[in-house]
Amino acid sequence: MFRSNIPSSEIAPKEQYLSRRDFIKAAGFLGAGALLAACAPKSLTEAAPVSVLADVPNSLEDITNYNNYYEFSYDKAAVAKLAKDFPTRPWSVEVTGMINKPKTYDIEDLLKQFPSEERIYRLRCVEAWSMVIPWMGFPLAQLLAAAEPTSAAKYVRFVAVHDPENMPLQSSASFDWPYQEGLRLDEAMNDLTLLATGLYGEPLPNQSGAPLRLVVPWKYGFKSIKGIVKIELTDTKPSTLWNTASPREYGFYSNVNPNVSHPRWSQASERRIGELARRPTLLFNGYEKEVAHLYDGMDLATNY
Ligand SMILES: Nc1nc2c(c(=O)[nH]1)N[C@H]1C(S)=C(S)[C@@H](COP(=O)(O)O)O[C@H]1N2
Ligand SMILES: [Mo]
Repeated sequence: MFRSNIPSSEIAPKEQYLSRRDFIKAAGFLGAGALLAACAPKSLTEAAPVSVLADVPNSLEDITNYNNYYEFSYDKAAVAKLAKDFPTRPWSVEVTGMINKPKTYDIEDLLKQFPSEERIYRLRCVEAWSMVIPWMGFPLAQLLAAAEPTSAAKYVRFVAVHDPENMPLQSSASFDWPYQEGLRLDEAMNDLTLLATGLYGEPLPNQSGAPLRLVVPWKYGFKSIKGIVKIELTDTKPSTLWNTASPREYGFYSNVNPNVSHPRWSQASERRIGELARRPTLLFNGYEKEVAHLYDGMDLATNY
């Protein structure tokens, strides 16, 4: 079931799926701008709701063959093949730290206890490309509620799997493995924040972070940690792989923000995979209504 505070524009029932190529063909256009409702002819806007015009899900092919998963490869097109035989069973997820109910879940029990629903989200990578992905998953808030955070808990720390035998690049010293991420507790409790278990109605492919990954759609993609084995409630800000690697480039918050450039490139626009023209990047990746209040009174240029 969808939560009521998800705007209807973020939701499209399965019947509305249309491959991007079919859609462009049907629309008789080639440019990305043509997909915006404002530019479409009247008959087209009547035929399809604005959400479909503005945010057509990327194809399964694109979503599963253009991946960032540095444990396997730095080459986005190579991840799928290298991750193909990565063992994701048995798998357990430890929920620990400042909570009343610590628990180590077997992944099958976790999937049963927290049924997945579909959420179609934009994913904006810090490298200035984006996709639209129909995830399956459940709000992280459900798992945290079951864990009962104590009043001292302020942050959530996520740790990914460490398996150098099966993850070729974890043997290299380039990064401080395992991959780690963190959220403030209120960010983690926001209804948009998802623990993803699948996409396009099927279990997560390995390259997408099987069996469990985070999805935080208003933040740059690297916050959405794959291959989660541990979730820990803390009272101190967790250190993260990217912040440790390059603190000036990757802050703790990493909210999508067209007004704050990465030190080496602009974040003002992005390339939606499958489109020719660039799109303007939206503050909080377009989820401003849902999450801007989390940052009231904060300077987003210093808290990048
Ligand atoms: N464990 C782990 N999680 C990760 C990454 C990674 O290298 N390792 N890359 C991140 C980055 S930079 C992005 S953009 C997204 C990409 O997710 P996708 O390949 O499913 O689109 O995953 C994020 N999660
Ligand atoms: Mo990314």
